[in-house]
Amino acid sequence: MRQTVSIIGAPMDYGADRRGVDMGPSAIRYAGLADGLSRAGVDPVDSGDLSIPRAEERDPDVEQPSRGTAKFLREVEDVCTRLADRVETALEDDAFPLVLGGDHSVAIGSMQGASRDADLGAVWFDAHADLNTPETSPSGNVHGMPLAAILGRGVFEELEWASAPRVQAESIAYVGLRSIDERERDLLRDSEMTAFTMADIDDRGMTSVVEDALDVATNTTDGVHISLDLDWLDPRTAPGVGTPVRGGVTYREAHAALETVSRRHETDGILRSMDVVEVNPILDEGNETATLAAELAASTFGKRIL
Ligand code: HAR
Ligand code: MN
Ligand code: MN
Ligand code: MN
Repeated sequence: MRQTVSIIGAPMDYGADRRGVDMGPSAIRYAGLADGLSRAGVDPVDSGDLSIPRAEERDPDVEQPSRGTAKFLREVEDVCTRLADRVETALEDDAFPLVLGGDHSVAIGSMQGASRDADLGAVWFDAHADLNTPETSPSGNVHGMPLAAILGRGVFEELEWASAPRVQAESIAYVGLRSIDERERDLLRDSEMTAFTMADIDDRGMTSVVEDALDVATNTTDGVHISLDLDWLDPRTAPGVGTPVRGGVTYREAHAALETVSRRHETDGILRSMDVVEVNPILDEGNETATLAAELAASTFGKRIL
């Protein structure tokens, strides 16, 4: 039986500085996501977008909790709470939730929803560590904080909507890290997370690094969440992102990585949920980055050349 993949759009830009990332879900769909998934052998069902009011429409009087520098925390809470419910419902219907961002703060909702009935591991494909707290963040942008939030770190401890108690630091692995803020580095060093940097990929090759990352994420968990931030790729390959960092993974490496995930899923059924985030069509060139996002999602479900 073909697996149903439930496409859930989360057009959120409250977690990022650059407007336009809210158009990500449309651009990724337009780039042929559903077609690519069908050809990969799964059954895509489009569940539409969460409705998210634009920044201009929101009530300026809404009280923001004072949590260090975190911006739009109320709005992020609202979106992530509804997203978590959508993800949980998809899983209850035996569908695989594929969340389209939006900025990376949507991962708080997807992982929270995916871990309500399971111990969840994660592989974080990203240039950034996304481990800031409102105290350590240099920008106040929540898209630099989702992992800290999920793990209930620091000030997030009190934010019940943000933490995912069935996600453990020791079951999270980064792949492709190359941009960490100073205080974020200390948080990472003190944590039980596993970080594979770009240098590890240079030394060992992508396939072997991803195999190890999957070992981390499957160890004592019921399933794996894949979080794919398009700024993981080199900006020459994926220009449509708000926070580009040079020296990222190549087109081929990216496909090799998700194909490795797919092969492991085929043998061991490891995957539970995924999000594809940070595509910013305003900054993109000819929808290239959205196309890449759609292709990589298809690779995750087994698109093969032969
Ligand atoms: N670390 C920086 C901050 O906290 C930049 C965050 C990066 N943006 C993302 N997340 N796209 O991966 O502001
Ligand atoms: Mn990110
Ligand atoms: Mn439930
Ligand atoms: Mn990033």
